Amino acid sequence: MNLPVIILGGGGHAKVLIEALKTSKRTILGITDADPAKHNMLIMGIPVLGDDGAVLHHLPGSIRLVNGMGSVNVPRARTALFEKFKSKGYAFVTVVHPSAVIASDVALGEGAQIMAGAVIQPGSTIGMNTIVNTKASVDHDCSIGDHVHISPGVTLSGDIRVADEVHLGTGATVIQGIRIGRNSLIGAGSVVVTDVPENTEYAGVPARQRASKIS
Ligand code: JB2
Repeated sequence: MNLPVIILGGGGHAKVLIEALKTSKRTILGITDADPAKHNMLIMGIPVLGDDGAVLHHLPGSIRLVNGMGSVNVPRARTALFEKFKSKGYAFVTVVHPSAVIASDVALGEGAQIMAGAVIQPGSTIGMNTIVNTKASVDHDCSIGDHVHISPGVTLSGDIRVADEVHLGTGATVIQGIRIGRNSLIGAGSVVVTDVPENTEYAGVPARQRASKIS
């Protein structure tokens, strides 16, 4: 059964999700947003219902949620929002734009979001609450963790491991077989040719360590 959805957050990422959900003919009940100035507004024709308390007017079994918060660098706030509502018993839908190309054996975790023009090749797995954003490509046998953001235009070659809460900036390229550790940040346009330890920031062509520990 396709339960109606509420989107958490009404910014730029939410617009991309609304488009994907409308194209998939999913019913959107409304949006919640922490900014009172947005309350009662319409965003692409969808009403902003109030803050996240508005979700609690609906039993967990009667709706599904969509995490509308994107992430520019470290995805902590997005992760926290997902975990807060999971702990209250709510479930998140996976959002897949109809133009995405996803191999038949690919496993998508709860709340994964695969945006327009993305390509995911055979043998790959995508974790919970992870975004594969516009025109990103994930080649064969990649393992992508939870709460990861693969930004628009990122290219991941085959057999790559990306741990939880990694942010790959727009247009980054990663060669085959690379491991990227938990909570690391890859700068936009980087070309990653060596493994990346956890909690570090890499950037450049070829990518080098730019900052040590990310808290
Ligand atoms: O706890 C919250 C909360 N905190 C901030 N709950 C809810 N329901 N909403 C929250 N917000 C709201 O999320 C803010 O008030 C704001 O309206 C929205 C975030 O919008 P923004 O456009 O600033 O960021 P975004 O996350 O939608 O988009 C970022 O990430 C995307 C992946 C941008 O950088 C985009 O360019 C990028 N494509």
